[in-house]
Amino acid sequence: MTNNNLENSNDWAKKAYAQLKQKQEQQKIEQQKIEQQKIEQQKQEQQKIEQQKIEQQKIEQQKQEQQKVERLEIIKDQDFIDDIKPKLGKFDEEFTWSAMVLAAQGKKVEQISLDEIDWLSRLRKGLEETRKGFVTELLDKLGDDPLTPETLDDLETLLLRADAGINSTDKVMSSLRKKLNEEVVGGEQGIKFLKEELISILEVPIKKSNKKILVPEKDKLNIWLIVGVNGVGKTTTIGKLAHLSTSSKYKTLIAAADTFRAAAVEQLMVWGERSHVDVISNQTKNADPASVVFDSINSALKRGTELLLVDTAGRLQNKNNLMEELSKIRKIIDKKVPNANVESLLVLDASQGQNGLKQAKGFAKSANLSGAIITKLDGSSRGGVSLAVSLEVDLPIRFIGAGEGMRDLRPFNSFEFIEALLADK
Ligand SMILES: Nc1nc2c(ncn2[C@@H]2O[C@H](COP(=O)(O)OP(=O)(O)O)[C@@H](O)[C@H]2O)c(=O)[nH]1
Ligand SMILES: [Mg+2]
Repeated sequence: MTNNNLENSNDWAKKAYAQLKQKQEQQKIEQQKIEQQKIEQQKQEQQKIEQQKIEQQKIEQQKQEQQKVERLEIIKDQDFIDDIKPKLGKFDEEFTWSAMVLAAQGKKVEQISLDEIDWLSRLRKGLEETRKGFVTELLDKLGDDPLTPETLDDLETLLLRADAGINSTDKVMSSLRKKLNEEVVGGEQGIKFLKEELISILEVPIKKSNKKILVPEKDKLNIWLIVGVNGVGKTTTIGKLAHLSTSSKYKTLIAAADTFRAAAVEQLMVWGERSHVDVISNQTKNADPASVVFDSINSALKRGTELLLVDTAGRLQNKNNLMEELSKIRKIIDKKVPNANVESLLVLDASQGQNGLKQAKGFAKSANLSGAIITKLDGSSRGGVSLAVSLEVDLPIRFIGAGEGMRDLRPFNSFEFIEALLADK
């Protein structure tokens, strides 16, 4: 980036910061007003209520809180009250970087939200591990000098190490080599070209699907089956999706169709409670997952649900059973609500690297997949698997998760993703 551009971006970022700060101050004053009103109301109400009633309520409350605490213990290390509202950090590198990425996407100061800045900062932090092992070395090697065949070999190793996969790496490398044969490519220009190549790999399946981002269709039943092996983050992702969905005003329902793991339903209930979404389940041991889906569709139809999120098992007695169960679920959906919009989304744990690619190939055969969700991009040094999945399994990446909190999931944006992966500061 030239100096001039950098200064403009910094100016822009400062302006954005000042506006956000002002917004925040106004919100604070309003919040205080509301709180004063609340205190007044509470006083009046308290006077009205008889002593006996107060005591009864207390006992009820204690009971409920006890239950809540018990449930919350299932999901560890989470301060979800803290998690609900984004906070504005200092005017630091993270902030400047996030503002610059948004500006580069053509967003104006008044169009950005605190939430966007906050998410980009967290995504950048999340991908720090991948970046450390990849970009820092890459930048050292490229420097300001023109690219040489030797630096390209190093780049190849780095891409493979970030789990971009052989095919994606080959594709990018042959474009770069071709370019290098035609002209002298400077370091900065090389990075720009590399970013464009990587983005184009991620964009191929997205363009093919004709849906830039995956959103439920309003006033219609949308069913999203969430599949994947054990522990990749299916249940957590459903919790986050439920939050995203209700915040976007979709009528949402969750089906607890992982009946194989006893704790799975309980874990979903906690997430349901957090996002105020009902969970349809069958608590009897070894209940039939397909019948839970059947019941959930009935409820969804009765309630006018717009998005039904279906949690599924990651492991049954064996792999064949798992695939059979998934196709049974799919058949029930297709038979019962043939007009519903059905998505079958594979959850992959970024930290599992190339193993994720194997899983994707395995599920693609029998689970009729329409997209992928990459989780655990925080703390993983292998974010590159997204490229391999896009190129080799032809699956559009739909969401990415970078953390265990409710807000740590976002619709996938290839530009943001590659910028975060290759951020150079
Ligand atoms: N750090 C991190 N942990 C995650 C993320 N998503 C899920 N997890 C954790 O991964 C573990 C398994 O998640 P779970 O949703 O139960 O996986 P499932 O078996 O596929 O349903 C839990 O401890 C989650 O908190 C993520 O994006 N980042
Ligand atoms: Mg689960």
